[in-house]
Amino acid sequence: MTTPALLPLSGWRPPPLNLGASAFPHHRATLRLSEKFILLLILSAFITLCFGAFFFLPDSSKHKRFDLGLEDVLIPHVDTSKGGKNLGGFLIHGQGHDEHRHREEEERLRNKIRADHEKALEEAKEKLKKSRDEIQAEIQTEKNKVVQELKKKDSKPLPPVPLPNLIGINSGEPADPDIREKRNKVKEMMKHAWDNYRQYGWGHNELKPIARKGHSTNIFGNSQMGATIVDALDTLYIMGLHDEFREGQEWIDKNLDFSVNSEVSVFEVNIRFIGGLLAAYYLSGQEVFKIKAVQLAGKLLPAFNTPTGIPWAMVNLKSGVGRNWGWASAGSSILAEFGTLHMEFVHLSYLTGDPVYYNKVMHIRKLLQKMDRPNGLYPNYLNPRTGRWGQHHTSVGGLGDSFYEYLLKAWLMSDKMDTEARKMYDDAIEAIEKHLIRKSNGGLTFIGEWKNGHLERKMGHLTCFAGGMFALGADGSRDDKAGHYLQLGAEIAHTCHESYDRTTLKLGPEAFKFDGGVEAVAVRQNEKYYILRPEVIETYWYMWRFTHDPKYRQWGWEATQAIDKYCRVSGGFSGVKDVYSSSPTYDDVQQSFFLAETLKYLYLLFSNDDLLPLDNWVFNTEAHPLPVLHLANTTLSGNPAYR
Ligand code: DMJ
Repeated sequence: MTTPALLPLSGWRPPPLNLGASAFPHHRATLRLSEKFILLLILSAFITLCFGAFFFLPDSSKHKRFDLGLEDVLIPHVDTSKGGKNLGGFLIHGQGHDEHRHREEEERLRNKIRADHEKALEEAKEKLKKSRDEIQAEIQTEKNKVVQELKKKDSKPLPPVPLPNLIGINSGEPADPDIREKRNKVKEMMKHAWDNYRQYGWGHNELKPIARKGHSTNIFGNSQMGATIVDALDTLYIMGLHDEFREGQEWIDKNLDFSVNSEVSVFEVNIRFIGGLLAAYYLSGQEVFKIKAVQLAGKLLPAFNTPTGIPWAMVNLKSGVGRNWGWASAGSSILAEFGTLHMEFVHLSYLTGDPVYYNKVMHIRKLLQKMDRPNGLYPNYLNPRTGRWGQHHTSVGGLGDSFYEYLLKAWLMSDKMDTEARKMYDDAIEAIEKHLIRKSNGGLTFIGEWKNGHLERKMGHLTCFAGGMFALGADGSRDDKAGHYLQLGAEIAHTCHESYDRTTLKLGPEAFKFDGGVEAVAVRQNEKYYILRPEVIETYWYMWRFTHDPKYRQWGWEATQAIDKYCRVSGGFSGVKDVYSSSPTYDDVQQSFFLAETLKYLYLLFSNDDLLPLDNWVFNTEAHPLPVLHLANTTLSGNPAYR
């Protein structure tokens, strides 16, 4: 057994008494007085033992102890050339003289040890006097210092790149007073949503407008990442809400920190945070947004460390450990998640001159191109370990939707140079039209879901975005079928409008059927909710831009009024649980996409087309506008830093 007396004395200190949060499990962190007393008693007994052992040991063993690496302390600068002899660490010159020096040294050391012990004891007593809060505050201060240091390291300036032509970022004022009034109403709704979030949920991911406090879900992990702030920035900007924009920018600058032990959804963080930050950067030119986007993207990269390079659905921002959703078929990644990274990642490579992001998404594309597709359809599930499809389920709504959208938008974003993406889009849409799109008995065109060789005649609210996508992809379509796709977009817009119009609240349900006598109506209770989603309004806006048919503004206005009437509460906006009930209950969540998408698309619907023109801007799936990059091809040669 090692006794304290055998320890090297010069370096020895009583063990540090760490009474901070990390020293004890949480429930024991608050020491009661009696526990403190016992601890002090043990400490004093231990110190007394050290002294006792030291003083009662024979001189020779004390010398041995000094041999344990104390030469320098005793006679620091030995000079053996002067005839001395080094005996186990001591220099023996004249015996009597040396003995005297040894005694003096020992005395000096003893005093030093005594002083050290007393100091340690004092420190321990001081620690015990502090409250848990004080100790935690000390720990927090230390942590903050580390974060600040890290920030300094991370904030290296990025290489300058030519900014794409930024056209139409603050115009769009309609001449028609009626339309202007509608646009102002939408702006007022944005202000109501933002102000309440500002007051009750600031820094949290989302707002609970009835409980008037912060809200979050597992897609954002367990940290307060201010999702609503990041998601709302560009909407604030285009609406001219510049004070609010600046408040958001300041919060992001000071508080948005990605070095947190938090497991987030790669897809959601990409579309809302990276997309939101990039759009805010392009609109405002403020470097902080670009820097934050790049920092965050770096944290997502470990998600791609799978045997196939198909990313995990979730990644821990600190450890980089990834995994998939427990509910996904056979440990699969989801098509709409790993297939909705392309736009943001191409921009990241463009802005940084680092091909790593571009290579990751191109690898996904190449892998998908090589795979067999049942009936030409992409299943929603792909196993990232084996590279095989999971369950054969195809959807243009949840789990599949934005994968198709990003194929088309990759082409548009590359100034129509990325023809590979366009081809993949055309092929996919042809298969979807053949196997998934049908007309109901009542003449409504709908997009069903393909499940193991069988068509489910059900359409989700999410699927309604496809009307806008078909219209957006009409120009440049194969065999010049532009008219056909514009018509298809119009039919989907009509069906989705019916799904709103056939409810009591004039708001659309989460999913609706086309079975038997039921058309565009939700059947199951758990499909009757409306959570402030944007997809139907998104389609109205695209259809408006391509046709200028006033019915789309009319439908958009109906939706605006319904949202204001049934979803508005004094603390913000809430989803409703049943759109067929005249006295609906609230879900008490103000989703971040309500500010990012729903209100933005409504505002654009009542603006002139010169606000964010579609020839210059491509909207990511969370409605964050990214400029078209005039690239010679998909190799990003537009960026000199990249060449
Ligand atoms: C948004 O976060 C995005 O539009 C995403 O692509 C799917 N749906 C939600 C809003 O409904």
